[in-house]
Amino acid sequence: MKTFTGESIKKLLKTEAIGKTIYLFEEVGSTNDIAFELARNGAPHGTIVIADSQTKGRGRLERKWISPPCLNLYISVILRPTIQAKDAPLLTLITSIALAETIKNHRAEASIKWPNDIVIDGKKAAGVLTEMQPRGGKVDFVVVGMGVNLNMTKEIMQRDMGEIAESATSVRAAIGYEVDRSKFTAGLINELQIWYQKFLKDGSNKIIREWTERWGAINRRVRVEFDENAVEGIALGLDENGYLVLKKDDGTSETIVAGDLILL
Ligand code: BT5
Repeated sequence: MKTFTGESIKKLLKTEAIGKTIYLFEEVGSTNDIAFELARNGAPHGTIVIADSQTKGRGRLERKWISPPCLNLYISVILRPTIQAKDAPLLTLITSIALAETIKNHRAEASIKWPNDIVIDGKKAAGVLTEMQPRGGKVDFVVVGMGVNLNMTKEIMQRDMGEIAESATSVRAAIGYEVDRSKFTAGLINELQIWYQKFLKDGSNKIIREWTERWGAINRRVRVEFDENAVEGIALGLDENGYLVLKKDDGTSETIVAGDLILL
């Protein structure tokens, strides 16, 4: 396993602010919690927290993110965009695009599963957890957390993940060889910078178009589960806020802010 240090990542960065400061820990509870605390105490835009392992890695709704040591990437980035708080979910979209592009650059076919999963061959390889601190109607800061399964083999997944192993994969499992974590991480940060700049320059419509091109469910029949409810229909796309628009069987459409999407 190659060394994984802030310096080994930094020397491959082409960014200005993002990744200028990298905190790399051996083990933390959750990188999002550390980054949130740093941001609250004034850490600048672009500050990054990475951990080799997490004991309390989180998904949405306090779900667990399985985070064993020495294998994967657990990273949180502090962003301070001058945007309305209602536009913060768009940062999940740009992060998903950056992840999909980085995985593709490693020769695996990645697609995006609304709202925050990256899948390879229909199995989850990465997830995004975006958490925001608002100030008035605007964003004070956003912490974008990414968990990416890089070097877990099928055997390790079966050993460490229980029944989740069936629906999970890793970049290594897809390409058949070990991924250099420093290179992957630097590539991801570089992509994040590109898509973040595009978002600030070109606005949400362009980002939603780009996201949709990488989406695995467009015009597919899906079920979306949220808050003990479920809706079925054809996935039409995203509205200008990044919310999912479904066409139901009765011909009406429904807009869903967040949930779990299942391809039927
Ligand atoms: C996510 O949540 O997919 C967002 C995961 C974000 C994790 C990163 S790691 C760095 C940063 N620090 C944190 O504490 N979190 C972020 P969600 O859509 O709610 O999916 C969670 C579900 O994914 C779980 O309930 C499991 O079913 C599944 N899962 C858990 N660990 C997994 C893994 N390593 N690979 C694939 N699937 C996993």
